[in-house]
Amino acid sequence: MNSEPRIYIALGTNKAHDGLEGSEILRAALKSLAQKGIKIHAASRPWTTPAWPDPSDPPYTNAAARIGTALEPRALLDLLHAVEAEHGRARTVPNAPRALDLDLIDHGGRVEQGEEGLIVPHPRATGRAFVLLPLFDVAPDWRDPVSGTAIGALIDALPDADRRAARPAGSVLCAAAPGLKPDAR
Ligand code: PH2
Ligand code: MG
Ligand code: MG
Repeated sequence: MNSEPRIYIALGTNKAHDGLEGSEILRAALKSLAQKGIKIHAASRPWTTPAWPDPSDPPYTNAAARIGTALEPRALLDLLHAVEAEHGRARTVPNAPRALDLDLIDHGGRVEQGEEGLIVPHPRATGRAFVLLPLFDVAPDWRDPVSGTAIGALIDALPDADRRAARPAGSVLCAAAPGLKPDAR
């Protein structure tokens, strides 16, 4: 029996830290998650995307991953925040450039508004090219748990300019990350 929920996270960085930048930081973050017992089932290509809402901020490298864990959403979010901190994330003003952002996008299709800012699915995922395009790499059959809308339709509904401005920037992070064992999907 396979009862493990399908859990998706989004990764982003637009600031160097500790001699690493871009996809190097995202790979290091996946490795840290794996070292903490999170299974990395699949990771997307890194994508270069203009910073939202202010495109004069440095561009982001974004990615998405399907992970496996028995942790509930709150405990998983705490772990994501710990890994952000490990990789130089300082919490300042909203949308400030950050060395690492790890967002919980979907936890097994659960729709919940929990304590202390925990909302699943991530409330701003469905309108953002920088979340949807990497997510499509790992979950082309994904549907928004709230509306049931397929990810392909969500991508089609994005402004053309957002879709065109996001570019794949390399090969999948997971295969390139030492110590990570992607399973067959
Ligand atoms: N994350 C933000 C704010 N703006 N822009 C892009 N392109 N990618 C992001 O991941 C991103 C952003 C807040 O977390
Ligand atoms: Mg974010
Ligand atoms: Mg975040």
